[in-house]
Amino acid sequence: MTDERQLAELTEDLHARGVDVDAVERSLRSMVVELASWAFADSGTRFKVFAQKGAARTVFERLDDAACVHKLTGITPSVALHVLWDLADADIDEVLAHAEKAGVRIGAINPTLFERDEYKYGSLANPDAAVRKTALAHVLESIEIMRRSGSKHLSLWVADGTNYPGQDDLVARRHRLVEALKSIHDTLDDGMELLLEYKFFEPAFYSTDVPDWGTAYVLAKAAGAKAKVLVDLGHHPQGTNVEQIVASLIDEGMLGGLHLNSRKYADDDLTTGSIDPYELFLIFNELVAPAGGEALHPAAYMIDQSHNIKPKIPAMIQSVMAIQETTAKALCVDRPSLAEARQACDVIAAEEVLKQAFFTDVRPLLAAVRSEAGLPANPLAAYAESGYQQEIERRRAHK
Ligand code: LRH
Ligand code: MN
Repeated sequence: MTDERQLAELTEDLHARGVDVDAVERSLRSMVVELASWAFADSGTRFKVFAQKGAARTVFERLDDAACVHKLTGITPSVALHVLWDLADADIDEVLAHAEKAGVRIGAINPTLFERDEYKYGSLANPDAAVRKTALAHVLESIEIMRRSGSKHLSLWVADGTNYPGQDDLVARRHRLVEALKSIHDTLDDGMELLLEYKFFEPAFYSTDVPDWGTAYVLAKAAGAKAKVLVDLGHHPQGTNVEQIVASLIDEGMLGGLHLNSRKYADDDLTTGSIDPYELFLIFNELVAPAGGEALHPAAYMIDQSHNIKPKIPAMIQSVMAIQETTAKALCVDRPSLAEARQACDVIAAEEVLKQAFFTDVRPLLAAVRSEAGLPANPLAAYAESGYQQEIERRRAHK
């Protein structure tokens, strides 16, 4: 069946379901997803880092690869930086100039509060005031970088915690964090936002100072109005209803952003949509519901992954496409029928409405939206044909 035929059939079917296809297309055209610079670098586990031919070695090469993904997908115009990973041996002005030349801009700035030896017992929550001072200074430097890059989001993950019962006073650690977050918040300029990311464990294995959404919510509220919560999909205990957390944070006006990835067990940082596409769909269903199912809730959407064995750039393109497809499916939910079934407590009918959208093949619609924008209908196939992979393997051969 021709693409046109497929598209016509899909559009007809969606219209029959009362879905406003123009609104769906508008949302798909206007969505943006930020890329993590570190997802383009060689990464692995404590057991092995499998170096990849052509993998980006510098922040400049990571920006080039991100720009390649943006050229092919059209929806990834910005790149998040991790300060000590990206700016340790590069000046922000050089990085800004290179980003502009490559066709991307610098997005969220992530202070790196886990690489220094001093952070053995924590950074902002460390019992030692001198270490806390060092950590706070690094975060304030990160805000200075935001002023130079014009970034809106300070994306803060505090790896702090303890490894053994009794190691530290858990309430005292909390007070240190509240104090630090307050001064960080009060240093932000208008228009800037602090995104506080939580994670239930690792690298700490007994207590983590920002372990869950509730703690992040309370700490963000205590810090001030510019502070919101960031949900990383891989940072929850098994069995957590992540879509309910997302729905609650939106309802509270406290969802600042999401780190998108997949996981089977722990913080696996696998490609988005690879392990549980239905859970991802249910999360995006909650992200479009507040706008009557017609648009994604305004928040910072970022891909936070590490590609240990998959070729990094195709893995990133695959993730962007999975996010587009999942968003399109969520926008194709027959909202009136869902409301009706819920009102009637018709559990099966309500679930079937969601499943109908989840099992809808939205790819013809995405291909059409991309083509209309002058983008390749299938970015993954276009990357394979682009020769970029061979070019970087050749150019970056001299490791
Ligand atoms: C922590 C995390 C955080 C980043 C890091 C690279 O696991 O998700 O967002 O700082 O990964
Ligand atoms: Mn993350």
